Amino acid sequence: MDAWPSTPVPHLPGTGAPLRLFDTASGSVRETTPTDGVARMYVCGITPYDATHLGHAATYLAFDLVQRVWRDAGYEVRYVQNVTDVDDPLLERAAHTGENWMSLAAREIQLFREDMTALRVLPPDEYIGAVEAIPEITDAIASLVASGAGYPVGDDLYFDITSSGRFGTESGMDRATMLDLFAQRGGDPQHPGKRDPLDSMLWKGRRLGEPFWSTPLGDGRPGWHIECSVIALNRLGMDFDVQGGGSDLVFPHHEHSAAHAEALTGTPPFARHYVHAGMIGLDGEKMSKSRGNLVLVSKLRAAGVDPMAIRLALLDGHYRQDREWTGGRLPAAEARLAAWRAAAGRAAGAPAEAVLAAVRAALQDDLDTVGAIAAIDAWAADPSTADSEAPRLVSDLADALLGVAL
Ligand code: 5CA
Ligand code: ZN
Repeated sequence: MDAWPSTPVPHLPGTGAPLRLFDTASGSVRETTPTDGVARMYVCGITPYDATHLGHAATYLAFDLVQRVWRDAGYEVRYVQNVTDVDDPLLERAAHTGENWMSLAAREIQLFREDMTALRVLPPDEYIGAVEAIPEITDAIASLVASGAGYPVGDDLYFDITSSGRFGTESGMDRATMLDLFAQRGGDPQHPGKRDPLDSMLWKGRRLGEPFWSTPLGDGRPGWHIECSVIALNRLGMDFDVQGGGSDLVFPHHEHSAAHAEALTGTPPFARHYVHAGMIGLDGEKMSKSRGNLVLVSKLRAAGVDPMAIRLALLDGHYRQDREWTGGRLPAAEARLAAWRAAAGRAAGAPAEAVLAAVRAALQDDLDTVGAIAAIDAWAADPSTADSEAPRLVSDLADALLGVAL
């Protein structure tokens, strides 16, 4: 399906340093090492049953910065994102409101595109719905069954977690934690007939009243983890640079996606880095569609809030930190944006080469946006008018590296 329009990225003098990112699997900050000048990234997309909230926005902004820092370091970026456009929560919402599930998904996907465009998030090169990928997903499930990694339980097919030999390496969690999270996040540990309670559903046989596809596997629809696994694998290959999403996807989603691909190909790893953004909370709870405690990007936009202020407010905190959205964040970001715009609008400012170096150094160090913002704050507060080129350079670097248009 179509993604959303791109915004031009200004070219900056010199070249940025290699990007270092925290990798969940190794538990350490490691340099990303794209091969042959191309950095490859897959970021899990939305389940389109409600509008984009600030938690989603924060996560997509973190990976937008990954793309920007790679580009600044001279890499071409190949970025794939999915849309989970058929899944239980979407079908449940549609059934609840009496809306057709496809029109609900189409409307929310369109709103997400508009939010991403307004926030100046660079689009993926390929934006792939699960529905449009069903043939390739069913082929992969058939291979897993043929090799013994997939097996039937009634009309459904399950993945045997022992088949990749590497299950657990992505999250590094102990079994008790896995069992707990599996039950909380859409898994079915108690389902009778499975070889292991942590085995996940690859294929859900046709259920009364639910959409289904007639395939060589029978009538039904794919499980969630195999969708991302196959959409990524078929476009990026194995051993791609970054698999990304929010920290609620560490287990079971990214563990199973990696294990499926590793069982399919026998050539681990699925990704070199597994990168996870922290959760944005409201009133002490994770902001989530199912809880309904949402601050929506589209509502803020409709109220006349400058999307660049939303962007700055979300970047003023480290992407890996769980953080609260509080009432003061937006006014603070609006004030900062106004100060930056005033400084960038002057005929001259303090020399800015050191600002560029500081912003690059901060961002290449596991996306230290707080440090990057502090460097621009200091420049904007400096009354010096020694350099007539500086305001242009600061505008360009805020745009290219932080995505903030001044
Ligand atoms: N469609 C699946 C991924 S394949 C999914 O998780 N969709 S989602 O709509 O629930 O979430 C989209 C992205 O936003 C995911 O990366 C998720 O981890 C992230 N996310 C969801 N809630 C929050 C939150 N409160 N704070 C930060 N990120 C969040
Ligand atoms: Zn996913």
